[in-house]
Amino acid sequence: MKVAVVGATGLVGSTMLRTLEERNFPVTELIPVASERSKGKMVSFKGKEYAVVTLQEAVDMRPDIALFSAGGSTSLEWAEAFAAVGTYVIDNSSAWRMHPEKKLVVPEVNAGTLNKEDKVIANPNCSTIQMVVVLKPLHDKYKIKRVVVSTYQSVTGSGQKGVDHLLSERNNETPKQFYPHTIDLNVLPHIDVFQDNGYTKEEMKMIQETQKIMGDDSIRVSATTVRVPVMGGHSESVNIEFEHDFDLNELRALLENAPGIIVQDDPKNNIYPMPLHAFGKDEVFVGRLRKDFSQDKTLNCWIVADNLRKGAATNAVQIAEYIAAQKWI
Ligand code: A2P
Ligand code: 11C
Repeated sequence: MKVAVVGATGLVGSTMLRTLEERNFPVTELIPVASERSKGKMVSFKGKEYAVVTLQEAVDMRPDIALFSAGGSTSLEWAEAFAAVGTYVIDNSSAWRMHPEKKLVVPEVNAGTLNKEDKVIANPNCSTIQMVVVLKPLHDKYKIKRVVVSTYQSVTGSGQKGVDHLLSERNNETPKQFYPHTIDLNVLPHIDVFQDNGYTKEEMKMIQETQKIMGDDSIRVSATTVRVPVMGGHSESVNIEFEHDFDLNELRALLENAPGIIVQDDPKNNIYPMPLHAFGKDEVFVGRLRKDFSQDKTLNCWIVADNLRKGAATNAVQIAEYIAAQKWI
């Protein structure tokens, strides 16, 4: 398959290249794409070097699949141009996520809603993806009423600029300021821009995207999203209230058998998910499973995933794998 990666020089784009390699996606021709200033720059894929091309050059090459991670405005401007030449666009930006005619897909949850005509498919926000992978099997069995989530998000979620800010401070260099405050040895309760309702855009994404992916607007979600000086992945403390009561051992077994999840829940032996261990992995890790004894039918848990992997590149490649398996190309 002819595969374009738009944003191939960026953090998510380069992780997409590594994920395509590792998962052995059947790429017959790779088309790395970035901004005009990167034209001709070389990127490596499966031991070969490929020159970066421009968006228009990539459209003219009519790829079968284009994985986009070059910001929302690039997606808004170019996704339909690729779709018009028959390309399946899997877009990691927020540009198309809440569009009523575009599907927002996490394969473990709702790949079945896709059909051959869906040429522009949205990849959700990283913090939403890892949460819904865990919510889905629980909702099917116990029906979720309400979710309260607080996040601890890696600087890699901000792209290279976030990583550079943290490392410049840690290495005692002149800070490459990206966040509004010091990030090293600090915690910022602020991801993306504040809205008129007092929530940030990241928090509103977690609320709206969760309802859309789960296909259930009755699930109430409240979120506080926080940036921490961490590199390996996003962590989330999640409180889930169900319609039906649950047995904790049965619930744990349900998660152990659910797709894409690894349960790490042995607190006596200090075993629980951590971003340092999730780094570079495709799965979502869940632990600290316990009944909330302040309220009936309610679970507390801790969810961790590599935001560049399952939160972005892996999810996009899994959508591509689904399309390939349907033989739509
Ligand atoms: P470039 O390296 O040429 O700027 P990150 O999320 O790590 O900051 O990466 C952003 C990615 O999006 C990079 O690959 C960047 O390419 C790409 N990009 C940014 N703006 C554009 C644009 N207008 N057209 C195409 N690619 C873009
Ligand atoms: C962060 N979740 O950690 C963001 C990054 O809508 O895809 C991804 C933003 C998005 O800052």
